Amino acid sequence: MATITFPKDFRFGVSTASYQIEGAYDEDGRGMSIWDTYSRIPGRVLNGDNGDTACDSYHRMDEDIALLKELGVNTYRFSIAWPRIFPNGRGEVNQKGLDHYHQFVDKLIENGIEPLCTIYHWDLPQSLQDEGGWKNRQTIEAFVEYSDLLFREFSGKIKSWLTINEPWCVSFLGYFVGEQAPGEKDLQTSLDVAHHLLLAHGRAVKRFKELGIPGEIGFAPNVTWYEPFSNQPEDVEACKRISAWFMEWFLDPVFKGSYPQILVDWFAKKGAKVNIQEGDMEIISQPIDILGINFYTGNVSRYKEGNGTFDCEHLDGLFDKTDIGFTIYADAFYKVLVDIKNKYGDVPVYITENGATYNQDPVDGRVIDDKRIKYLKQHLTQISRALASGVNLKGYCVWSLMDNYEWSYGYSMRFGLVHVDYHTLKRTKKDSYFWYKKLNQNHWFEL
Ligand code: JSK
Repeated sequence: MATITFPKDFRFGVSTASYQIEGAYDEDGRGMSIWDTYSRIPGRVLNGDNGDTACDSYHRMDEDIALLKELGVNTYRFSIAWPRIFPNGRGEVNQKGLDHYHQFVDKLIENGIEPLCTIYHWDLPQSLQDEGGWKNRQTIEAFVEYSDLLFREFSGKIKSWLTINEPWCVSFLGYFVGEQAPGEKDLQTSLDVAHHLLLAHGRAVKRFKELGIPGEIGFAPNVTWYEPFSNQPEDVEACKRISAWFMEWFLDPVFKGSYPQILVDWFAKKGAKVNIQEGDMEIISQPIDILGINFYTGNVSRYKEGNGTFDCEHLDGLFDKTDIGFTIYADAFYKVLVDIKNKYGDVPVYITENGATYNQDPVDGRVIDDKRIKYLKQHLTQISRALASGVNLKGYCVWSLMDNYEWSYGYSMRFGLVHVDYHTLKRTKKDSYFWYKKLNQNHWFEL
């Protein structure tokens, strides 16, 4: 039996996001977000589920903090709901929204848990969407106004910040694949949105530095590892394209100040291009202090003419899958982290999301989620390997503390260490919760 050990100062945490857990969608002056709107469009979300109540975490602060405290995590990654702070996206501030997060952050700190705050985790105020949302460059100004307020309000309390969660999902799932709010399907629009998100990120980082806020700031892209099935050039190229779509499209601009040429050329053949204005790339490539990485899956893929946008097919039958259908390829976690280090250097990395969907309900008050424990063990083993290879890893957060609203899958997909009964809102600690608690106590686990 092998023992996997982590450095004493390695941070362990769990992650959530506002719309996915809070509920209380019309309370204390909260404005509407694009997910309130999108989830009400028939056919967009499985079973017509929405986040009106979610896990009711807005009302269950003490209960949720007790779960974190017993779990023994020293880090909690959560997001602030923009429409609670600016119900109309900009302008008038909603003091009750600010008060809520002050109370929450104060309690985290009292309990010895460091807040790691995501500024934008997909709940754009609907009034900004009415003006074009992320298609409109003016939304960048609103995002800077919102970020600026948070920085000044929470200066000294929140020391770790992430500007934008998974810009790939926001731009490409939201505006090209059309599986996430606002559900449009246009390649050119998705490239415009991706560019505006990157600009919003860069502008917020710049403001953070100008204000001299103590702490660290970065963003949290989702990365997926695509490995060529053979070393034939067309397989290698197909994988380069699909990897560049998920990874380099966001990481190259931030770290190198340019978009990956292989995709710029590919998109040009499809009639789409990035609309870059003078000075944009300089803003986007502001130095960042931390990089958040969300990792779930990888694949072996090969060239297939006409398949999807990138002439690429995934041999996902080679892998086991979690209940959401993501392939399980733990070695890819190590590979992608080493790849990021080689391409972008030694920026401190937090794993801001990693976890597995297994949809089990309690039986006699217990959830025996061995498969989730196995997934976490496999992936944490790769984290330990990456640490040994010199990847500058600072911490790891499991997605998620508890089962929650999984976007277009509604409540059907359960990622939590804690089970939530959506009728009674009762929380039940799963076996994986107790396993992770032990890891937090020991900083090692037995494989
Ligand atoms: C989980 C990625 C943020 C947090 C969690 C979903 C995801 C995803 C979900 C890609 C994806 C779907 C599907 C279709 C078509 C490709 C959340 N992360 N989570 N992380 N990633 N088509 N190609 N041509 O809930 O809120 O793609 O992809």
